[in-house]
Amino acid sequence: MSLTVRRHGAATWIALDRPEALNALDGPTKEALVAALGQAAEDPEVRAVALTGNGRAFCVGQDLRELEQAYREGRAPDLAEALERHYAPICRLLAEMPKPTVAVVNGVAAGAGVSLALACDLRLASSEARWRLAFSGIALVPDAGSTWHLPRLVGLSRAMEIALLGDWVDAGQALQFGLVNRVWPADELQREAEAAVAALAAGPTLAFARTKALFRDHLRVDLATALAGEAEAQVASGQTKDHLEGVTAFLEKRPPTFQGA
Ligand code: T3D
Repeated sequence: MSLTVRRHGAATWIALDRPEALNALDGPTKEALVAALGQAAEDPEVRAVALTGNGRAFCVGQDLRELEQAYREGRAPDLAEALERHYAPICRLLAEMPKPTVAVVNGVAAGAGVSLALACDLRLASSEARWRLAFSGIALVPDAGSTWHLPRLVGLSRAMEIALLGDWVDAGQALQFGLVNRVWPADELQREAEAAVAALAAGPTLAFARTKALFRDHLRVDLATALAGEAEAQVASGQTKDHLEGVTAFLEKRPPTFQGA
């Protein structure tokens, strides 16, 4: 199995597990990732999802060795098939599933590995992690959602710099650019990330789901449409058990216990 899936309370942790290939994404890994993310998205007991890598890498993108024979024979591989069958569903599941998704970036991220991290709602990273979009190194365009996510996260100018100049981005730059949310020393990352993911999994899941959808949908609409969308989502949120619990807990001066309902 090229990835491991474990439950940690109400959170699912998915770890890419090909450390010898720096967690490069071969066919079976992408297939397993689509399945694991789909299950986590559908399971009402799962209220947050973390994606990480085993070993010294987070993920170095497409497994280029898998395509070696085609390249050696001078044939162009069918990139459309891989994008439609694997990368697009993985990107959409991470970005759009109705619960928080977190990339726990333990080490090097390159190519589509960067794209996966960008598709998550949050990026928590090791101070040892370094990032490179890498697509230009093999004369491809950034894919797996990175042309959509990267400029929105870091702005057009930085996105151009990261994609065209292609330098490595270290942890300090990643923080400064807004590429990552938080950075910890490598030996603290797992503990801190588990605490953060557990807090998300104990949060108001339905409100989180609506927040994700609103932020993404409202990137493309005018203010009047955004205000209408907020009102509709707020009416629905106001009818949840978690809203009642949140207000009750406030009035009783205690922390809320959300059920994700
Ligand atoms: O299908 C499509 O749609 C195409 C889509 C492409 C999307 C993409 O993701 S394009 C970008 C692909 N990724 C890269 O270009 C990164 C390639 N890797 C590297 O440049 C280097 O490995 C790193 C700079 C990331 C790390 O360097 P270093 O020196 O720390 O490690 P290393 O020795 O290069 O790699 C360790 C092993 O991982 C090595 O295996 P070996 O020789 O010991 O058996 C290496 O071949 C393997 N590895 C690293 N990257 C990949 C890989 N194997 C397959 N595919 C890789 N992408």
